[in-house]
Amino acid sequence: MEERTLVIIKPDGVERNLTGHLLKEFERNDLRISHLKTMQPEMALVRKHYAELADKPFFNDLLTYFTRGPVVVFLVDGRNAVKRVRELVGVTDPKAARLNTLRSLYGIDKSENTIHASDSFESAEREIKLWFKELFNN
Ligand code: YYY
Ligand code: MG
Repeated sequence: MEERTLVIIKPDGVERNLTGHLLKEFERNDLRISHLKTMQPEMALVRKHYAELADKPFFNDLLTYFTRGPVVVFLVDGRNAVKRVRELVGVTDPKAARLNTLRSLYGIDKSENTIHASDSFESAEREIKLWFKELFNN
């Protein structure tokens, strides 16, 4: 099924000048980047983005990390894009991520893991509305 998902290059990825390289990996895997922007995320937006993690012990550190510098936010289109992008990105902890996934290659640790990708079709819909408000009328 044709799907659209949300990906974010987190501050550690932008800081280490990995943006161009990471974007290329999506295109190389036959996924299409349809909208893209660099932005300094507001704390309030990141709080909403990670609302389901609000009671985790790492939540405050997560907010500090995610807002410490610019991020690159983009939409990725393709067949089964949600699942394919998660597979390309790898699991949360880079040490546990499959060989050659982006997190295994570039993630620093399970907190600073370089890339976010929506984990389901429903998450993608919610997150796209949060990060790309300008694409919707209301
Ligand atoms: O979807 P994914 O990013 O792979 O993991 P989540 O369980 O949704 O957690 C979001 C985000 O929180 C994760 O990418 C890093 C951070 N985090 C953390 O700092 N420490 C943990 N033990 C678990 C997650
Ligand atoms: Mg998640």
